[in-house]
Amino acid sequence: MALLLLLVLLALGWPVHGTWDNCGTCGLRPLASFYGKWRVVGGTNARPGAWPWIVSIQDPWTIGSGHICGGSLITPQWVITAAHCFINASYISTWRVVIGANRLSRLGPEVQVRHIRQLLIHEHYNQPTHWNDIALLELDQPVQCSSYIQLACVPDISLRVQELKNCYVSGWGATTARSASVNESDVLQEARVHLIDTGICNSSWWYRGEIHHHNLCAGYERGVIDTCQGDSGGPLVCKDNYRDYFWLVGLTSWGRGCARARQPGVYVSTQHFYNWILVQLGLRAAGRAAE
Ligand code: 4AZ
Repeated sequence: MALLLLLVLLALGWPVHGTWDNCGTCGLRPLASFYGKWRVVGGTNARPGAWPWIVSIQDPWTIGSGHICGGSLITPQWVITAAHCFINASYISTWRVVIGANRLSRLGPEVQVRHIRQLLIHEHYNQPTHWNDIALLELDQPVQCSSYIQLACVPDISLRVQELKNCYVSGWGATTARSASVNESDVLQEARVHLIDTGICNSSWWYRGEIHHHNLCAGYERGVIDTCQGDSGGPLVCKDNYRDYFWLVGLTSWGRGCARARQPGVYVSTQHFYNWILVQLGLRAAGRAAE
């Protein structure tokens, strides 16, 4: 009888894990199947709900929408993003986190807006080298998941990321490499990118040893399609090779310019920070493995 009740509650989407959220499995794109084949610099407009974990982090004192950086929802109350988004930040308690959005100038009823309760910047973040460019934001209230709002899956070290073939970036950042700061996109952009071997990415003619083993390079040797200013902190996701969900493998971090040949986007590899994330979220005691 108890089992039956549990099954009925589960079917109704009732919370049974004590977290009182309705988010369930991470990495799913409930609306993407309606869009058929889905098709940033060189990207295309994403459809509403196409990347349901992406958030826009906004400073209301900045012109336009106030968009500063992207981020990804990893629990109903925590967003993962880049540390460098907060370098010159002030009055972070007035910033907004916009979840479930597509067009920033016209937020529909599917959008949820939160404020930042807590900002955790990696203790070894180093601005000149871009090392450990990772931060977590605790929202003032959890979000309700929906077709437009889902959690991203952070892989642990066992996922063989370099074997993943279908990878995408998304963001509201600049859509041309020039005059980046005045050219942020109103509609969320998406683009398919290839993961580039870090050895190649670190070679002469490319980044000449600047790529840390906690980074991923993604894009194209010829350039043209890339993330850019304003995409920082946002997701690099890859479809699992066997199942229909996506892994959040990277966070947009830096690059030399945008969309240049042999200067692809550089991403923080989330799997290297899996333990650090668990410790910050209070899900694991700090130990020797914490980075
Ligand atoms: C930036 O300034 C930035 N081409 C983000 C991504 C890339 C370059 C710069 C990658 O936030």
